[in-house]
Amino acid sequence: MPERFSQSAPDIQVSRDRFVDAYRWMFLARTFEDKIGALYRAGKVVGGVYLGRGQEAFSVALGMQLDQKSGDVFAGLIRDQGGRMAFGESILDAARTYLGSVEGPMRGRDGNIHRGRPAEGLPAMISHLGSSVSVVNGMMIAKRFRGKTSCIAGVTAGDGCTSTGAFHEGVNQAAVEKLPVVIAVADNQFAYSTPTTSQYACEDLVDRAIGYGIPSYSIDGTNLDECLRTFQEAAEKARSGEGPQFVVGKLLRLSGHGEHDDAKYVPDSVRAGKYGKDCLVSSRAMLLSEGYAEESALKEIEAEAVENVEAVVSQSQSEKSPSPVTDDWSALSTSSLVEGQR
Ligand SMILES: Cc1ncc(C[n+]2csc(CCOP(=O)(O)OP(=O)(O)O)c2C)c(N)n1
Repeated sequence: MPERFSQSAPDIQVSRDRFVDAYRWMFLARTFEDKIGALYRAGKVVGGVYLGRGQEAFSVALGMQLDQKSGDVFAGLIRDQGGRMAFGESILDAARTYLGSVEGPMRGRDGNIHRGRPAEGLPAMISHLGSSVSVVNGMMIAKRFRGKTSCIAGVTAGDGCTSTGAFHEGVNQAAVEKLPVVIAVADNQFAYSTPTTSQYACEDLVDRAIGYGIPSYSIDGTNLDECLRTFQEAAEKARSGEGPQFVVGKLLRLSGHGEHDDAKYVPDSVRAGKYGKDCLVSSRAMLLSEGYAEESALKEIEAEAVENVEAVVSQSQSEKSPSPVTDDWSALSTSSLVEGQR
């Protein structure tokens, strides 16, 4: 097999600041999601809650390579709270959407994760099953038409998502058009309760990249160091015109599919396996053992995250829900979000 089709994490340097930043986003995402999960169980979230527990290193490492202010795009899915925030999404947007505040980007209509600000590089999620790839392709083709060729996009998928026609069509189009897209596949071993043995027959999902004709990486998605090195290189390649980059991260979702699901179908042997470890815990230990941060600095980051989460939740809870009588219930997808007016 030609080497360019399948690589492990590249041997490049990531600065110490990047590790600390990554941990900051990972911890903030975990703290926020733990809070939203608790609010869901208390009946305070009327929609669904789907968390990215265990996938933060992989998601954050991608979000951190993208520059929202310069026009990059991040199309995250239900496990990408960390990546969205690392990209630049406001945590208040997330809290307002879950808690039904009329001030949020979806004006209190979602109560779930389908939020976005397309004009700011955050397309709202349509479905978890592959439709965002072609949306992102369209966004990048539009940028190309306008001469904005330095922008890139990150788009995420789960292992189950890679089995859909929408995903295949989207990745194939990105490959043919040589679009500057980093496709991050979080192979978390289950698509809802379907194990990967019933999901794909190839040895590793990275093998699919051969068929698309695009370069790829297969990494340990629980290892922050591997994630940062890989996404840094993949993003640089996409930005320098080398076309789509396919990154598969092996990990385990450390929650149910959604908070309604107790994930009893995940065997203990899988939880105890190589990819069952909690990336937040192992990243913290790595930061300390490598001397990237002192215990006191990490405690400060953690205290700030808790304060931040409490503040946005209490603000969102104090705001009004949309009025069934006086609110404008027309579609949200058009002028106010796409054309950038709030
Ligand atoms: C057409 C369609 N079928 C089923 C679903 C329900 N559904 C949503 S996500 C999902 C599983 C996705 O698995 P995967 O892509 O591995 O992502 P993960 O949830 O593991 O992150 C299913 C079955 C759906 N949203 N749309």
